[in-house]
Amino acid sequence: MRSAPRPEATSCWVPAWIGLGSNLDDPPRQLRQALAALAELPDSRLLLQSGFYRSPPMDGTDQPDYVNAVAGLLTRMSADNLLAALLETEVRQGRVRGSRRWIARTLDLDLLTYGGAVIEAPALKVPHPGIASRNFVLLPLLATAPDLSIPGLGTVRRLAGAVSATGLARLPA
Ligand code: A4P
Ligand code: MG
Repeated sequence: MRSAPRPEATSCWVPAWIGLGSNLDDPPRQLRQALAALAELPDSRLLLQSGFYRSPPMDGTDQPDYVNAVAGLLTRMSADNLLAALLETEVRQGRVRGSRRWIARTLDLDLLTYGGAVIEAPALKVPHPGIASRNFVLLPLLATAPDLSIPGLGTVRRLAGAVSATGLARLPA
């Protein structure tokens, strides 16, 4: 039985894609735990998940490699409530936010897309602003949902064709 209050639900089911990343405290375990949490979200169904991919930190700083994956949901949660649930899941898994961006973390959950929505608020930008340039997002998406259309940007297949796979390694299942 769930103890969390039931968030406001929308009247229709919206496909939403989540990017998962971790580079602290056993990243594959963090991602498995996060996928289990996504499967338990209220008013939502976890339908698809990619394999796990290792990649070096984007900015080349001295921190451990990341493990990344993507997951596809159908949800009746609003975009704001879904983001709030993702941030809560990060905190439950020991995420500590510092004053700097892009520091090492146990878990990062980014809302990549929320249906066809384009949202430009500071607290929520959808599609996620990094989506078109990140091989650790596009190549897991390519393996999972190649025909997904990213609002304003084109299909995953087209976007993935424009990024290099250098540095990205699929981990054994
Ligand atoms: N926010 C706005 N839009 C969104 C969205 N679509 N999804 C706001 C999630 N959050 C969104 O995020 C800061 C605030 O962004 C949130 O409170 C939310 O309201 P954060 O997670 O605290 O900060 P951050 O993650 O350090 O910064 P940012 O800009 O979100 O970074 P990214 O894009 O998450 O990238 N290298 C590899 N190889 N793999 C990675 O996964 N990840 C990052 C972080 C850096 N380098 C990486 C990877
Ligand atoms: Mg983030």
